[in-house]
Order: sequence, then C-alpha cells, then structure tokens
Amino acid sequence: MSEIATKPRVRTKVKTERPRLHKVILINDDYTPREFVVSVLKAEFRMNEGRAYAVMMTAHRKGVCVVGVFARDIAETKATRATDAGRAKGYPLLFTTEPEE
Ligand code: TYC
Repeated sequence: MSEIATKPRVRTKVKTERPRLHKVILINDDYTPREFVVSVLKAEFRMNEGRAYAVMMTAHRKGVCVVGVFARDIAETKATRATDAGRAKGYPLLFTTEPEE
C-alpha cells in the first residue's frame, strides 16, 4: 500500500493585458499662426524645428496629424497642456487623444 501523496500540479495563469497606448492628434484650424503651432510642438512634445514644422504642415494640409503615442495619462496631460497653451493666447488650437487599435 503506497502512502505517497502527490500534490496536484494545476496552476492558474493570470494573463494581464498591456494597457493600450493613446495617440495625441493635432487638429488644424484657420486662426492659430503656424509659428505658434511649431513652438507648442517643440515645447510640449520635445520636437526639433524640422519635425515640428513637418507635423504642423501635415495637420494644415490634411486636417489632422498624429503627434505621438504615449501611455494614456501622459497623452492626456500633453494634449491638455498643449491645448491650454493656445487658449492662453486666444487661439482655438486643439489637441485630442484616442486609443490605438
Ligand atoms: N492653418 C493654420 C494657418 O494657416 C496653421 C495651423 C496648422 C493651425 C496646424 C493648426 O493644427 C494646426 N495659420
């Protein structure tokens, strides 16, 4: 008669999904000066002059441009700060966020 007890080898694997990243999107308008949009992109998104100008021009021509992709709270903070920088000068400059697929 065997007295050897075997432990059940069942393991529950907890799968946590990675939180989705969020895009910050620059929206074109007819009033905010181009140089001001460039200065906000440089200050809030740490872009150099060339990159900031290219992003501004893409939004100007196409209506929108993805500025960057970040964790949700960082994306929201950056979009709010950048939008507020325009509002402080009386411009309708707008940055929005949306989750990546
Ligand atoms: N369209 C603006 C102008 O001609 C410049 C501009 C570009 C404004 C991009 C907003 O997201 C923007 N003065």
